[in-house]
Amino acid sequence: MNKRIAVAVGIGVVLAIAVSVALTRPAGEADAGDAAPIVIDQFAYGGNLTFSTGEMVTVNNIDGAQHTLTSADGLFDTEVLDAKAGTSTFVAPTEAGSYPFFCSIHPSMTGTMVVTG
Ligand SMILES: [Cu+2]
Repeated sequence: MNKRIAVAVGIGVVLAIAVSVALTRPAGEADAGDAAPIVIDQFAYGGNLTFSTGEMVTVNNIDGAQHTLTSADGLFDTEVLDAKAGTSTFVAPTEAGSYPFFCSIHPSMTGTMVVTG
């Protein structure tokens, strides 16, 4: 029966290593290059507004009203973000430049995203 015990110990060691590897890898860690999000609050766009070309842009709506972040040039659109917890992502334009946007629900809400090469 020593063989069985050795096999069981071996399986236990493998499982322990697997669990420790899983635990030491931070859950939900952002990929390298992920930028800070654009944050909508108090009917205004804030947070980070500068991104690299082709970078993933995250928009978080923490305001108590629904909003969108809609490109004035038709290049990106979050569509309606729920109040308090609405979030969406899109890919930043592939050409560097300044990209104006607005809220399609409240057109007086405007902002500009800067994309660097
Ligand atoms: Cu709005």
